[in-house]
Amino acid sequence: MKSTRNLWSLLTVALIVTLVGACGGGEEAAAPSQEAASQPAPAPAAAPAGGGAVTGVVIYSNGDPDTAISMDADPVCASLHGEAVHTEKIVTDNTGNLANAFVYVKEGLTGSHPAPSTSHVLNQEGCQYTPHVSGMQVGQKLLIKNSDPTLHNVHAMPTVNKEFNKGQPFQGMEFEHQFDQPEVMVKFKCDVHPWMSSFMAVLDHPFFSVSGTDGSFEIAGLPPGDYVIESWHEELGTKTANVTVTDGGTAEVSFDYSPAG
Ligand SMILES: [Cu+2]
Repeated sequence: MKSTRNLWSLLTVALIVTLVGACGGGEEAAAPSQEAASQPAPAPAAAPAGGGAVTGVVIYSNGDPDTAISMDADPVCASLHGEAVHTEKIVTDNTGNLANAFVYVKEGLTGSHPAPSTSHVLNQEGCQYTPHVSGMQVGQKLLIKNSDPTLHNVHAMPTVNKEFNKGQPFQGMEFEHQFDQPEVMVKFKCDVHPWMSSFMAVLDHPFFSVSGTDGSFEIAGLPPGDYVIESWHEELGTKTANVTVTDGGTAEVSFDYSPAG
């Protein structure tokens, strides 16, 4: 068995070297803003019932468009897409609502908030990470999957938690990981495909949301109190707002990243 494992390790390294050598630049000239069907932000699975909520919209009007990706360096990746693919760094709809902003309670929470028993899933699909931006809790299981018929190399680059770097040469491979410290953000990249990236927040509570393609977010089940809410975006940075949440109430806050006109 040991010699078989060693053989696979050697094959994996050989594949990485070959594919990295074949990969050229990942990004090309700017392309029109990526548009997708309007979808509200999914509610965090672990949000408790009761309490109050914070809702709002993240906006980026008249800003830079997203950038197209060339997957020609890996013909398997290129064959998985019939249409142009973009970085997912700037995803807006026609009215300037911004997706992929991570919105969370930064300050004001008390008590402990146990991690959910469900796994958080990071998938490699179409030679992109799904989701592109997400959150999970300290101690929660993270399940990383390769759904592609090609080699990926998952490289997590935290600064507080432990770094890891693991090849997944075959379709259907999975492995599990747990982060043990809160950290906003952990960047993931693929050492084979330079265009692949994902950002994952690790929190010690479940009060977070990622803006949907309509820019909306919702953080539900918050105990009444005063909070600092932060919006984090990989290209546009962070913005914070102070909110007061009442029992059964909904505090509204928007984050506007639009360039000054
Ligand atoms: Cu990859």
